[in-house]
Amino acid sequence: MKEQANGFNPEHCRVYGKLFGPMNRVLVNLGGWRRLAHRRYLRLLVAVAILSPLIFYCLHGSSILSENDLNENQGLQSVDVGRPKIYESTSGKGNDILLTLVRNSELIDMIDTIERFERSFNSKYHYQWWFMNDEEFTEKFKEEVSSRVSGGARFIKVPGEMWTYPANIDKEKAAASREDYSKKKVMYGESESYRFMCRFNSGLFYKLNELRDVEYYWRIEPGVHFDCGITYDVFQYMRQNNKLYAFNMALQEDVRTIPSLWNTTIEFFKKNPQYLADKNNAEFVTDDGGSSYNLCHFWSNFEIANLRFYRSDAYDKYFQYLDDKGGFFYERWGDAPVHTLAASFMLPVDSLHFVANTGYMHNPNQDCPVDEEVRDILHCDCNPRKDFTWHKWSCVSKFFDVNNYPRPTSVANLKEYYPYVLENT
Ligand SMILES: Nc1nc2c(ncn2[C@@H]2O[C@H](COP(=O)(O)OP(=O)(O)O)[C@@H](O)[C@H]2O)c(=O)[nH]1
Ligand SMILES: *[C@@H]1O[C@H](CO)[C@@H](O)[C@H](O)[C@H]1NC(C)=O
Ligand SMILES: [Mg+2]
Repeated sequence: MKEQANGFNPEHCRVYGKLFGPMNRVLVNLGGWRRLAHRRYLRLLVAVAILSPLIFYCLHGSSILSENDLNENQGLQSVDVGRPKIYESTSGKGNDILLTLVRNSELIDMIDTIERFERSFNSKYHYQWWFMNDEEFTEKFKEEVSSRVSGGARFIKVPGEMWTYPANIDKEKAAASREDYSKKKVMYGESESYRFMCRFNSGLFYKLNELRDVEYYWRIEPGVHFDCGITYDVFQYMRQNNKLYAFNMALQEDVRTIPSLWNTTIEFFKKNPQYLADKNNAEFVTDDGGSSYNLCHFWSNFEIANLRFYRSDAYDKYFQYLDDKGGFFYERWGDAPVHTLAASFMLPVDSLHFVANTGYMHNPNQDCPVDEEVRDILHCDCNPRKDFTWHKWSCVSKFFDVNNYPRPTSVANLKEYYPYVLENT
């Protein structure tokens, strides 16, 4: 445990915030943490007397991001640390992009996705769309794509060092593991490139030089489509409401791909409890008070996030910790559970945003509003019997249940609780 030093440090604020915050919920019952908290409590009684003027400031300024994170964010105007709106950028939509990792061989799917997405969203807002590839894009790919993107396209070659093994990995052990996974018929179990991709999406893409001024990004994969009109500017909504992470579908991971991810994550937070958010989303990922992972994860093929989250000390240390354990290669850790566990533990739950009723489709799962009136208003072209979002195997209901949120499934609820969805219909 880090000793508490004199003077102000945002890190300490988080600890105070956790113990004194009226919203405090200790969601994950870990004996060690409890004892730690008790000892700290005694020390705090003394500290409070001395530091009481700071407590108010701390409670209002508590966040997972430190001043350093902000200063490192070149290109973005630095904002006043200590204000609740520290995530709000003054730089506007110029820092928000659509982002796709794609192979040249996926051009046909890519074109289909671009054409549909321009119809349902981007022809209204004209965000730039950037494409990343571990190989050089072909001229044909660049031409076909550029001519279809309304906000301008950019093509980025992922440097080799971001698409390979880190130094600590024993390649023979990794190869043996892939062999084993292949025999067990785990999806992508045999694939080396899939693991590079998962590691890249987990901890590297936001470090690309080209992305240094990007604030919000929306991940879109070739082949996906949105079968409803997206009627509000999701980036602007997130920006104005201090949302840091948005998802739509959520489901359970194949446990064979992540046998040790949960324990590794718990280990990390035991060593770094200062990175736990006060009112977090931990209940979404565990059904037994933290003993085990319920495997629920945001399906990260759709994802909108403020990259300041990934660039924060908290996330960066977490990724480094995971990378050192080698699970991206000795197991087959996906970026979806990694992002989900980080967002669920490190972010205040009210900075998460569920993007409802988009008709999102990524094989084999479809979102399709179950209410006919909702489908009509949003001009959906999908089959509600195929809806996975509210299916019993989906984890979305759990997110709404553990957080006591009203569901965005009827027009009445949309009007009352989520009026922005109907604003431009
Ligand atoms: N450039 C490149 N992109 C890849 C590679 N493997 C996967 N991707 C991209 O990474 C994303 C996830 O891969 P995908 O095959 O869709 O995995 P799934 O969604 O888990 O079935 C998609 O955007 C793919 O286009 C690769 O080897 N090279
Ligand atoms: C994870 O930790 C729990 C509790 O310490 C233990 O019972 C379990 O066997 C561990 N699982 C793995 C896969 O290491
Ligand atoms: Mg995919």
